[in-house]
Amino acid sequence: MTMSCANVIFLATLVALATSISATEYTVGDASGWTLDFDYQTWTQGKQFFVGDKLVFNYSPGKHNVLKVNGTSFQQCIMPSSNEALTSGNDVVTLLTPGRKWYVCGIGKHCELRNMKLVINVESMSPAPSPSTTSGSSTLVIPKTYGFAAAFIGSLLMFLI
Ligand SMILES: [Cu+2]
Repeated sequence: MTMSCANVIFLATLVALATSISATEYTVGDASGWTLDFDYQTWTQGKQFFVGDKLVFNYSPGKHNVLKVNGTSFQQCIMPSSNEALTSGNDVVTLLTPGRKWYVCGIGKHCELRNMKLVINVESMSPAPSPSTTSGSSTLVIPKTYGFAAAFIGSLLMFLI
């Protein structure tokens, strides 16, 4: 009874993990949101962006906006007039294609002077499942090995006592 219950919890966790891996929603800057003087370079560290994931830009409408630009515009903070800015204050950007993506704020000198610029590298979904499943299975093996070791030591202690 307890075993099956544990299995259900285990499976539910796996399903939850699998769905979170397949499409992740990233709130840019986390609780800080899309704001002045935030270190977005550090924020992207350790994150892997895949096609299908979403970026959420949270900010007070009117104070900032979100512009998707190219690498040159990103580096020099040049706003191409052809680009349409996102201005809702809760802008959700779905990452549709792999490659480098650049986002900046087009208000005032926020990009130039206040670090409102974000660059990410979006990876395609296809090569992702193989390493994630292998790492997944290896992380599953480790606790089992520890479990056996613990059981073995446990039984040894039983004999000793
Ligand atoms: Cu701004």
